[in-house]
Amino acid sequence: MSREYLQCGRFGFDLAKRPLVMGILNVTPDSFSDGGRHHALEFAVEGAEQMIRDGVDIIDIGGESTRPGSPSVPVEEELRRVMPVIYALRELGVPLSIDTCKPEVMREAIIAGADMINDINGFRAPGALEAVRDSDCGLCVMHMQGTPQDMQAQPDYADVVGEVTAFLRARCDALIAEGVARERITIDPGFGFGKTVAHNVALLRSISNMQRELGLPVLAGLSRKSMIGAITGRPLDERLAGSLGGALAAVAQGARIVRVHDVAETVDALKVWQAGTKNN
Ligand code: 7PJ
Repeated sequence: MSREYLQCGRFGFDLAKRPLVMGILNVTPDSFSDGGRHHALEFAVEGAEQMIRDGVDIIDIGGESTRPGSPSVPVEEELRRVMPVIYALRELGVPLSIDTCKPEVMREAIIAGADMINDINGFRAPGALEAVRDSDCGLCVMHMQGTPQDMQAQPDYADVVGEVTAFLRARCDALIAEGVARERITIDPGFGFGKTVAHNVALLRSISNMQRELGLPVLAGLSRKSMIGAITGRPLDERLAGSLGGALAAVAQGARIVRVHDVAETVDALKVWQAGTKNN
């Protein structure tokens, strides 16, 4: 099997070996059991340590809720949420990804030791390209139509796969024009970000083509999303099995990284999937 390298800050991955699991660590106040900041750091560290025991490859730290309709968070507040978590987790031996659209947060996170920047906005904010250019952190370039506030109002495409592919190509070209090495970049069609269920299904089926056309690894985030709910008829807290099915569908299409809430279960599912498909 050929080597397919992803540079991820202090870490490097051979993506040809097996699909990677990115675990979601939300550090928004609504994700703490006491609804506030008091135990935030403790929860984050416990959550991260559990993910590591469960076999996570990358931890994705998010301080801005991007669920449809969520308000945007001021930069100072996002920094207050995310920075202590980076400092607390950076010596655990696992790459830290920061889920942010804000160039100020990207810069501070990289200085503090973040290994990857995951931008649902595809590095479109003024200053975002410059914020990540001169580092060796991994990058996830995601497609979104609209903003988290309005994206699910009326998703509209003439050709969803063509448009998402063209967008991702343009954003990757912009990064590469700034001097960013290709081996730092992953692409993500952005399931649920300004898409109907039909759009999401079309994109899921196109992962393999998209990856081949752009020559860059795909990261797929389907975990617990409304698409899983629509297909299974299940509420948010009953979407584990559907999400595992989504992760397997994505890797069967060639996705190199899956972004998930349920790390232990996904790692197990992928181990078995891998045992049954590996041809080396
Ligand atoms: C995604 C994300 C995704 C990437 C969120 C949720 C909403 N980043 N951040 N891809 N989704 N790269 O987890 O339901 O699909 S937040």
